Amino acid sequence: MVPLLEHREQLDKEGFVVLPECVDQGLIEELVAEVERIWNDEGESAGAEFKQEANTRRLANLVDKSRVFEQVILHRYSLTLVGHILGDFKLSSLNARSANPMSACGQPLHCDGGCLPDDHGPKVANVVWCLDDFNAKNGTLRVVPGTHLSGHLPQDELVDPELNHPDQKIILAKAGSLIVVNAHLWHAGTENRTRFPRRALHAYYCRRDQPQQQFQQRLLSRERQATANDTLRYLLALDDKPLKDEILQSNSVSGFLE
Ligand SMILES: O=C(O)CCC(=O)C(=O)O
Repeated sequence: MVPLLEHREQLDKEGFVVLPECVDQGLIEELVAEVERIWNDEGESAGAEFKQEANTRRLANLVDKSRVFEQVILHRYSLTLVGHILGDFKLSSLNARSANPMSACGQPLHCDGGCLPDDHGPKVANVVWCLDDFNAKNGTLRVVPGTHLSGHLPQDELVDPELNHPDQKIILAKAGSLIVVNAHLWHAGTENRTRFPRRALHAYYCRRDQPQQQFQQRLLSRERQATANDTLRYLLALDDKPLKDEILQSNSVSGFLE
């Protein structure tokens, strides 16, 4: 599948593109039911395989937890756009984040993984699945278009990355939309000032020569690995020689969470 020219151009120039309401409502309902079930099952430990974050609920290692998430990480058109950003790539992690109602869950501007592109280009891309509407009041994303090309991290350039940036754009998207992001773009979740949670999945991909944030060969159960077909095995890098940082788990880093 070839990405539309307008999407390629927006990704190259601005560093993100919104695909409005492109996911079936039925699948969104299934995903919401599944993340709520897992939050309920995991309680206090939810998200602990990666990072927990104040004023949010998070989940990590989702490919291991339900087969419904295969439809997320394998979504064809988003993979085409991720391929446009990264070239050859693999899944880095699949996490969920819910911005708690009426809470100070706003984030500092950050680049995912806290890293910059190298001589081979971008290392990371994120596809944010909107499980709820993203609006100006409920904790949507803010992005600073073009900053994926700046060669700088926001924490090194800004007096306070928590503050609004003069060039930032607030993303508005309905539930069922996907936000494809070159993850070197300066971006952040904003405060939720409504009475409802704002839930999302983060399908995070890395260039194939980069370490996964969550090393799938170790995190996926033996049964789960045994049932994965060839396409899934390739995306999860289940048959690749592990990279040193994957063995050492030294790439379990966020752009801003300790
Ligand atoms: O609001 C979101 O779900 C995205 C937040 C984000 O950028 C992150 O957690 O790294």
